[in-house]
Amino acid sequence: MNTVFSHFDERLTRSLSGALDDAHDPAQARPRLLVVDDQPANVQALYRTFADECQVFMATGGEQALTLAESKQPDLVLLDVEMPGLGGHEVCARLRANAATRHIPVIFVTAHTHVEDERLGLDLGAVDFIAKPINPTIVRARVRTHLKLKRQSDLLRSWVYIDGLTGVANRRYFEDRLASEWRRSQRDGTPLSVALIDVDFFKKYNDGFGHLMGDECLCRIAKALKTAGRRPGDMLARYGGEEFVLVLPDTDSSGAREVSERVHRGVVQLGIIHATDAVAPYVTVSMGIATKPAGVDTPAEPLVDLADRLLYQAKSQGRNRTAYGEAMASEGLPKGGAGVVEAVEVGAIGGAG
Ligand code: GH3
Ligand code: MG
Ligand code: MG
Ligand code: MG
Repeated sequence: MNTVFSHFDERLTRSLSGALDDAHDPAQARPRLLVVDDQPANVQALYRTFADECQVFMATGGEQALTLAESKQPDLVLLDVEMPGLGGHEVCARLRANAATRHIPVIFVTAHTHVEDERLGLDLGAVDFIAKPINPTIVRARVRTHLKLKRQSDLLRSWVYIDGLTGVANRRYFEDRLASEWRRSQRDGTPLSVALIDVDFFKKYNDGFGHLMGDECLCRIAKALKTAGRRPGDMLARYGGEEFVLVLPDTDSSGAREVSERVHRGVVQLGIIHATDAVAPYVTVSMGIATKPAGVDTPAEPLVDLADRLLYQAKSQGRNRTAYGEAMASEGLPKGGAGVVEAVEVGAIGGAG
C-alpha cells in the first residue's frame, strides 16, 4: 500500500478513535524528526537535543534522506544545505516534487545566512532556517513551533474524511478504504465482509422526538457501532443519513455473524426509547452483510450492492435483524439465497431512553 496513505491512515484511525488529543500518551504522541547532515557530529548533536521528545531518524546524505523521508514519513526534516553529492537544496526540491513527501515541512540548517541563500531556500519551500553552529535552545523552540503547525495541518487534512455529526469516518473515507481492503483481500486471498446498517423507522423517531434528538440518537448509535468491530482493521463509516457501514477485512460469514450480534445487542442496550409504533420499544437497526469468501474475486462495488439488497431483505422480513449473503465469483450474487437470522430479543433488555 502507498506509504502516505498508510501513515495518514494510521493517524486518521487514531484521530477517529478520539485519540488525536494524545499529548498524554508519550508513546503515541512522539513526533518524528528526520535529521540530515553529512557531518556525523552534527547529526549526533541534533539527536541529543531531540531524543527525549521526538523519534529521531538520521541520514548523512541526500539520497538516504529522501528514502527515509518517504518510508518513515517524518513530521519535520532538519536539512543541512552543504553536503557532498545530493545537496540540501536539491533534496528539498525533490521532497516537494514527490506526492509522498510534499506535505513534510523542511527547516534548513546552514552556515550560510545571506539574504540570497534564505530567499532560495524559501523558494524551494523551506519553512524556516537555523544557523550553524546550532544553539540547542533556539533549535528546540523552532522545531516545537513547526511540529505544532504540522500537527494542526494533519488534523485539517483528516477532517476531509470525518463525518461532522458523529465524528466517525465519512462516505469518502469508506470508498478509499474499501478499495484498499479489497485489493488486500485479492492479494492475500483472504475473505472480506461489508455490513450496511440502517436505523429502523428513523423517520418516526424524528417525527416523534424532533430532529435534534434524532441527531443525538445517531451519535449514540455510531458510538455503539464503533465497538462492534473489534479488530484494528475493522472500519466504521457513516454511509449517509441514518445508514452506517462496517468494513471487516479478513472476515468470513461466521466472523460477520459475531459482529452482527454485537451490533444488534450494542444498539438495543443503548435503551433509546423509540416511537410507540416502531418495531420495538427501543431503537433497533437492520443489517445486510455481504461476504466475499476467500479466493472469490467479486469486485468491491457488487459486494456493496449485495449488502444493500440484503439490507432491504432484512427490512422487509420484519427489521431488527441481519440478512447474510456470500458473493459468487464476479457476479456478486448470493450463493444459494441469503440466510436471514433473527436479532436479539429486544423486550428483554431494559434501559433509559
Ligand atoms: P426504515 O426502517 O425502512 O429504514 O425506515 P426509516 O424511517 O428509517 O427510513 P426512511 O428512509 O423513510 O427515513 C430515514 C430518516 O432518517 C429520514 C430522515 O429524516 C432521517 N435522517 C437522515 N439523516 C439524518 C440526520 O442526520 N439527522 C436526523 N435527525 N435524521 C436524519
Ligand atoms: Mg554539511
Ligand atoms: Mg435509510
Ligand atoms: Mg432507516
